[in-house]
Amino acid sequence: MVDDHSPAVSRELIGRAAAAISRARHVCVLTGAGISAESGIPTFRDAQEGIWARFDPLDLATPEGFERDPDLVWQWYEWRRDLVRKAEPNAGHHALATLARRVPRLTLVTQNVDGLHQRAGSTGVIEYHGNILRDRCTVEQVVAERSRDAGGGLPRCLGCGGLLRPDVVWFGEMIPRGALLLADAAAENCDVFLSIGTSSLVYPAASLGEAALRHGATVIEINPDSTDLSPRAHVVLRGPSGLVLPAVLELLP
Ligand code: BV8
Repeated sequence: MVDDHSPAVSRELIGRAAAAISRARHVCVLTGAGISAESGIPTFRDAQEGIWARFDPLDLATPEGFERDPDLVWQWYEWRRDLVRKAEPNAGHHALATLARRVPRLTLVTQNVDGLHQRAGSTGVIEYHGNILRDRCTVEQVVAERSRDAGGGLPRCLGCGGLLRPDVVWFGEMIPRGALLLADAAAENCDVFLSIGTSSLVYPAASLGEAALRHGATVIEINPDSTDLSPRAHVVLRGPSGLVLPAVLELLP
């Protein structure tokens, strides 16, 4: 339970969020790196640890970065894949999987590429930026199996031998059309929009909260820090999602 004395996450605010959610016909949730922070996966704005402290994700997570040095980019992704494989979903991920069974309709859009929502039991997850654990063939532009005989070199497609890349959306790349359309429709149709663990800085994902506001949804933000969305949110729960989300569920009728 949330400590009633914590100034930023009062029981009254948790109650207001729970009341709005309990009245909702359709809840749209957008999650960012913050919901996986309590699973030990560094957020994009955390200083990258160790070797990666001197590289900028905005440089590595781009087609130009991959073109320039595919080996370095693959090292970075293999390091992150290892983190993701060792991580477990936390109470925030599990709370969202439970929430989907407590409301008439829930659409979960994630900017995260770690697959932790699915491992917590969420279904129909819209992976707005792809999934780090899948490989994509740069020639056929499809998710592909990895050839076993690439030796120590760069991973190659089992089907055509083409260079593989992680199946994620890099900066400067389009969001997959299906994800874009489904997320836009949910943001425009929902009664409650839950923005969880995102700095609301990366577009077009950050435009979903704006669309929800324009269409009259109640916007609730869960984040220990303030973001660009905070001033326009109807309810701001200033705390970690692993603590706040279970507290909101506890107060649902
Ligand atoms: C595109 C996959 C069209 C790769 C990622 C306006 C319109 C359109 C585009 C742009 C625009 N302005 C700028 C752009 C370009 C760009 C962009 O947004 N740049 C930013 C830096 C300004 N956008 C794009 O390029 C997108 N494509 O628009 O296509 C196009 C095409 C060509 C030319 C122009 C336009 C593609 C963006 C996708 C990039 N790929 N990920 C990979 O992971 O390797 S983005 C990556 O960074 C993540 O997926 C995530 O989306 C983002 C990080 O954001 P957050 O998730 O919010 O994480 P962050 O660390 O920032 O914040 C964490 C938050 O959690 C913090 O607030 C913290 O306080 C909080 N927190 C911490 N602990 C907790 C917590 N919260 C709760 N509980 C806790 N315990």
